[in-house]
Amino acid sequence: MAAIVKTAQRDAWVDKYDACVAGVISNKANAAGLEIARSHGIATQVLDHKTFADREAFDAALAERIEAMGVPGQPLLVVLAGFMRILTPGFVNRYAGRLVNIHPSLLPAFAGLHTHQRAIDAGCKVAGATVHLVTPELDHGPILAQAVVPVLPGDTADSLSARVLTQEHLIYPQAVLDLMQIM
Ligand code: NHR
Repeated sequence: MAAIVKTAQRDAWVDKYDACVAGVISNKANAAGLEIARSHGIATQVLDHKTFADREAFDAALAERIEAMGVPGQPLLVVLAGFMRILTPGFVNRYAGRLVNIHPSLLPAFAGLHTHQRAIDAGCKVAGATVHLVTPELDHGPILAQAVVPVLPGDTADSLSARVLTQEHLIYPQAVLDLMQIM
């Protein structure tokens, strides 16, 4: 999230593309990203999933907040960045083609959790990250961008994760920009 906010500012997305990060929403009041967004003058909201009866109710409220933050009449992209609640098919379908996520593996390999350890355990020589459109099925959906890094001798999940993360910070802002420009 910080990489997208910083790239948008550094590359003057407002001036060049009439695009901006309209808002940041977290389900956790103490999420570090909220303070980073605020420090860049971006509107933030907290929506605690624990105060809703079920996932459908949370997702409906989430969509309401998202719409309120968007610019009326302007295309809206929903970008998951460290968002850890699985979204219902109703929500996903509402934002079909405009809802993106980044996953720390070279999908379709290693969907799910503990991707770096699993890549090391499998003896992979390369690993990476994937930006994809979100579909109701977790970590599936059309691939928009990927980056590859080497798995080096002696790598741990932490050292590999750090190498992948530097690439995530490059490809996610670029993929968001690319998608905006075809909307
Ligand atoms: N929703 C759908 N429908 N499809 C995807 O591909 C999604 C998604 C929501 C989030 C991000 C993904 C990640 O960045 C993401 C992809 C959370 C879980 C999860 O199991 C899985 C994948 C992702 C995020 N969440 C638990 C849940 O019950 C809660 C875990 C927690 O609160 O820590 O929602 O990794």
